[in-house]
Amino acid sequence: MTTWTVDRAVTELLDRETTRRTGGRITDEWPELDLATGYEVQDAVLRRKVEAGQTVVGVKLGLTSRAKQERMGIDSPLTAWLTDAMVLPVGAPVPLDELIHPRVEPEIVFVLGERLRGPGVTAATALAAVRSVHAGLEVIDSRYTDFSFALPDVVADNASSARFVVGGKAVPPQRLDLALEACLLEVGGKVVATATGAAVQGHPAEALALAANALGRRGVALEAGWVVLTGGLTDAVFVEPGATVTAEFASLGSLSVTAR
Ligand code: 0L1
Ligand code: MG
Repeated sequence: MTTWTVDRAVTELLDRETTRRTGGRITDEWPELDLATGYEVQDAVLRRKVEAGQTVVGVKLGLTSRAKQERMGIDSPLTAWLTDAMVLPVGAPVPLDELIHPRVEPEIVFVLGERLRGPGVTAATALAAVRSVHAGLEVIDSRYTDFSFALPDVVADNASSARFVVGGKAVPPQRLDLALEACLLEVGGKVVATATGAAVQGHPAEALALAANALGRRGVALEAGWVVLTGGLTDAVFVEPGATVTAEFASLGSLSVTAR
């Protein structure tokens, strides 16, 4: 059997993504894939995408809410990259023919007005760097069968990233109490889950600080203009062809995607 290396994991994950197939957990065959190596794989996958012409537009956090952690059986948040190829414009359909088994989850999204570099970033300093807050929907799509993974696997797989939509309503952070910002997740007009912003690490700005500090330890800053997805507020829902998923926020507005 061929031994696993960072390079082999990168090639395998990219191949699963482009050929739209899933496979087993890499940690089952390569128990030495620890968290630090998972991030090495994640960064190397990003480098291949950038070499292929994609641009980094921000970062995402994953597994920041209890609902997501319980569903995935992992109690540790993680960070991953967002590129321009993942942007789904408002109103565009979820492209089912490009994805494997997508799910959709509601997110509170920040757009940064200033550079943020950890360590030492607090929720208050993080929020001070935010230009605007938006409703968001993330389309996740795991390269692991049945979304079954250990933490290093999902880190290597860029936190199941696929597509994301950012709502057009831009609200200055000072105008909101983000811990109390309520969200209804609806499928076909029926409410299937609810949460407030406090579901995300107690306050979404805590998630932003977490990302800035975690990336700072790896020598990376969050740049002005970057988009930050703070993590699914609720469990994600599968998207059947024709189904519309809506995130209805109290102050950030309403955002929908339909699968085609
Ligand atoms: O597949 C997953 O659920 C892992 C990524 C988590 C995304 C999120 O919590 O926002
Ligand atoms: Mg997410």
